[in-house]
Amino acid sequence: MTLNTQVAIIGSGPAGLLLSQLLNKQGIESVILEKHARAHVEGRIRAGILEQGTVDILKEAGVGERLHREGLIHDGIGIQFNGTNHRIGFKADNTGRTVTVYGQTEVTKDLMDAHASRGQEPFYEAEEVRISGIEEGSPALHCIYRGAPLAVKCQFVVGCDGYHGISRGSIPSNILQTFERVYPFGWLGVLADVKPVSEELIYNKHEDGFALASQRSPTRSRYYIQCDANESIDNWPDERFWETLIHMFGPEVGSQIETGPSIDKSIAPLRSFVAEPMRHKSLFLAGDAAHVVPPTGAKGLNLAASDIHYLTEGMIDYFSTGTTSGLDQYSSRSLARVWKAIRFSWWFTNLTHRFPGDETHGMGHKIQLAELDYLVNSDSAKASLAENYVGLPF
Ligand code: RFL
Ligand code: PHB
Repeated sequence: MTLNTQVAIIGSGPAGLLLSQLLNKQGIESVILEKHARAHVEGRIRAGILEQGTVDILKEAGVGERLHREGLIHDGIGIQFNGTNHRIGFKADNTGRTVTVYGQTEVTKDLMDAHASRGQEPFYEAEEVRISGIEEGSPALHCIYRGAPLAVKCQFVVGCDGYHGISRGSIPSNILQTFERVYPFGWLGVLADVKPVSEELIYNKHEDGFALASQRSPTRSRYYIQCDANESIDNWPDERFWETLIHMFGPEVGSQIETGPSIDKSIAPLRSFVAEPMRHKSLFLAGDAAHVVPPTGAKGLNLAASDIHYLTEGMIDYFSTGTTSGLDQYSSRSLARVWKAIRFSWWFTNLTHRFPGDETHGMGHKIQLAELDYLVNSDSAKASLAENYVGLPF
């Protein structure tokens, strides 16, 4: 079977779904090819924090209703070190912006429901997706769908297929430049139906490493602890996780942590990665396909949303007036914002994690403590953290 569309999208994560939804609002047709089944994509427990700008885009996409009803607005975070928690309010930034706690699974579900309700579901379980015709000016996607070949001819291809996707590989190697830092640790995350220990998130630096208290709702907690890069989940039964978490949060906060059976447990590696440029001819990259940040700054999903904002603007201009300037500027506009989030996430990771080779109470630890002490006592340092955490404007 051969389909014709204006924009062919690879991947139905937040980036691909949001793009297709926003284009549809403007009467621009798109088709999404997704490797996995809907339930698999929906079931991935990942991000939890939405910047104000991301919330605004989701509203613009027509999926703001449940988010507005169920999302929890936060206007500060805790930074804990030496066993004491210090609040940094986002008012320090003077913009009045906040963040919203609303899981990526919920964002994905809302977008998938919106697609389904207009009868335009992604082609789930599309196998062997590949791109053709980028160099020749005849872009198309190809895959095997339900056992038969499917071709999608289009004007533009957008790779929203995440870090492990195939789209980046279609940019010639003499044009594509990549930058990567792999951190020598990961995050072990647990989701559990227990009351969050604190109303706001707490980022905690302990001499043994980093821990984070996050949440999804007033009755559902999400906790993370730093672990070895090649740690196996089998070594972490729930009891060991809770014990370690409580130890790292110390007597004041740790003693208040409610424990319970985990409903999800996973290990995520930490990396910073950028691919430049984010466009080659009629192929565009967006979201994790082009850049990855360590989760410390809660920026990954939000960067996917800002990419899609710039790309949608460019495409709307192009399809309504034939102007190409928005599309021509897509890569540089996105990358300018991406690099600032890369910088922020790298800084926040360095400030709060224990690096292999760091002695207990050694030089690295002491410098981190000095910077943390400076951060929570300096109005300008607090304002800078708040400004970056709530999200730089786009
Ligand atoms: P996704 O979500 O990876 O979606 C890509 C989709 O493409 C499909 N795909 C293919 N389809 C067809 N053919 C192929 N060859 C394909 N290859 C892949 C995949 O099946 C998938 O459905 O990328 P997208 O849309 O760019 O979204 C990016 C976000 O998912 C990611 O940045 C965030 O989850 C990162 N992240 C966080 N971001 C935040 O903004 N705030 C947070 O609090 C936050 N916490 C996190 C996070 C990521 C984490 N992990 C597990 C990496 C916490 C964690 C633990
Ligand atoms: C989460 O709730 O999953 C979460 C929150 C903040 C982060 C990273 C992950 O920085």
